[in-house]
Amino acid sequence: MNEIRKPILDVLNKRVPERVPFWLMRQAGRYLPEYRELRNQAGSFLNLVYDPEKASEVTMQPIRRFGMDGAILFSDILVVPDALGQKVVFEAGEGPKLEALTSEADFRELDLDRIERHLAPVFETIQRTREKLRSENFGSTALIGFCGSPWTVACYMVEGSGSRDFAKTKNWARENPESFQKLINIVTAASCLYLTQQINAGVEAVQLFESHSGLLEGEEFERWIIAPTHKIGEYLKDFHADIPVIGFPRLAGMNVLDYALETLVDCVGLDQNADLAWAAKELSSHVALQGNLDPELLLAGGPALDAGLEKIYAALKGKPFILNLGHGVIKETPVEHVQRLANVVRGWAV
Ligand code: 1CP
Repeated sequence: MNEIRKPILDVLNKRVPERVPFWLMRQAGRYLPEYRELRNQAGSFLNLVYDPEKASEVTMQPIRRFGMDGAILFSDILVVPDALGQKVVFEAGEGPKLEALTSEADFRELDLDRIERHLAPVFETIQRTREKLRSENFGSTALIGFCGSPWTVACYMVEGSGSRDFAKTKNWARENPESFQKLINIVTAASCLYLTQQINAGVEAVQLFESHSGLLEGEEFERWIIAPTHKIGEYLKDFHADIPVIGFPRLAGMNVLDYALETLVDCVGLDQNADLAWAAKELSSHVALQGNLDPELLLAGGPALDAGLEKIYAALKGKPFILNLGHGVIKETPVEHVQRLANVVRGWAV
């Protein structure tokens, strides 16, 4: 019997897929009533993440409705600081809160030896999800693991929460780059360990979320974004050469080119501001592309959604690409709009 091909893995391995694959960032989340129900049952967000049965259900929920070609592991980028020993809580209706790091002395609390044990439930979620994908006949859906990239994770570790400008982090990196480098090194090492265990448990590709790459330029972009990402890429290529890596340097503008050329990623995720004609010309001979529908168009639906999808298809048709959003699904998005997106993309010829 022929093995079922997974279109996402075809694109990431530079083979021509049988259809244009798609998945959506934050596809498992609050726009889905069945997610909200499990989230309420679990009590806290981290309880949900660390419950392998519930977390694998959440991972499967959008696949059962829409049949995406990629299932993104249900977890969060902030489980890494949590596993390292930094206190992390998600308060209802608000973003995450961490006990902020204020100086190098605080790094003593961070312990790389805790990563594998603390995150064992996540690895079990991966095993269970692979099994559910198999037994429920989603043979063409690839399971995607992820972590935050070191700069983005460090931003939360230093600020203690989300922030508009991440000024404390930028100041620390500028005023004391030697000590900030130590933090980046710890997070980089933790990410390598974490992703390796995700791969051992069964993920078939990984995505590095660099949500805050728009904060840096020039040498700082090189040192805090490209260099650590390259280290992770090199580590993964050494030990798991068959696992493709997607990098998502959100809001990086023209810096995406250096990122694509210098980090060893196989695919670059583009945010909705990226110029697709430029990306098709400058990037697509080096890396596969993923993106970049504006989540607000998915929220709007109707002709605006159709036109947004058509524009992406016109620009990237024939190139190796995965349809996705430019950022996560907005929680007010009607599920019918996601169904419409799935129907349209399914109709695209490669
Ligand atoms: O109460 C809830 O249900 C919380 C909402 C939620 C969800 C569904 C959070 C809190 N995280 C997640 C899941 C999540 N986060 C996934 C899982 C799967 C999927 O995509 O379907 C992933 C990949 C993430 C990644 C993540 N977490 C990023 C990178 C992508 C991005 O959005 O830029 C970031 C920055 C986070 C931190 C985070 N977690 C949650 C929130 C509200 C935030 C953002 C905080 C801020 O405002 O900066």
